Amino acid sequence: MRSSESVSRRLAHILRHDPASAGVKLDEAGWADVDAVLAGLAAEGRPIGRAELERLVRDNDKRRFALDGDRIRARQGHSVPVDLGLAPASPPELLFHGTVGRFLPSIREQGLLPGNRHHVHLSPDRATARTVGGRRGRPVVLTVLAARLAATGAVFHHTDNGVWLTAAVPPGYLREP
Ligand code: HQG
Repeated sequence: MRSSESVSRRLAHILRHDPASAGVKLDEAGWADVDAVLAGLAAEGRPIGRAELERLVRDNDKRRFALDGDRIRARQGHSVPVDLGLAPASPPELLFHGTVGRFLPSIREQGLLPGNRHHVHLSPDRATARTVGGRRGRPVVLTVLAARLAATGAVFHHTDNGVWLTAAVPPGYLREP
């Protein structure tokens, strides 16, 4: 793994799951002070400067981070309680979820649940979902009847890097390949 990739992963972990591990505090909307983050990374032997942080944010393959002046946050994926302030959005008719075969029995029974995260993450197209599922093994892409689920009152959000979020997807709104 390239070292910038390892810093990027560590940064995602700090900003989504464990700010205290780097001596960082998040505000209610998930923003951390850039200087505190840089100091935290330096203290654990990952000294990077502001310019390198900016490059890492800009080059991140999934645009995971938002940098706004002196503050930085993860765009989604948190397990710590934050309110990202995302407006509700109407989803397209279909969305997709990439997973692996070993989770299917439980998904058939319970639907998609958010696990540690705040939301279930859904992809706008099959190819993206395949990549997400592929992190865990041979990917299985489920189709989510998103518009139909939204019509029941389920709230969806669309992050500015293209991920769709919702609280849960009951089994009746899932189709297997
Ligand atoms: C599965 C990455 C059993 C679900 C990706 C998934 C994404 C169930 C796993 C983002 C289940 C949760 C999120 C149920 C769901 N029973 N298993 N009832 N319901 N699952 O990592 O969607 O690189 O929390 O299928 O690209 O894999 O971090 O969610 O396999 O966008 O930026 O439980 O994380 O982005 O795993 O990935 P995760 P995910 P980043």
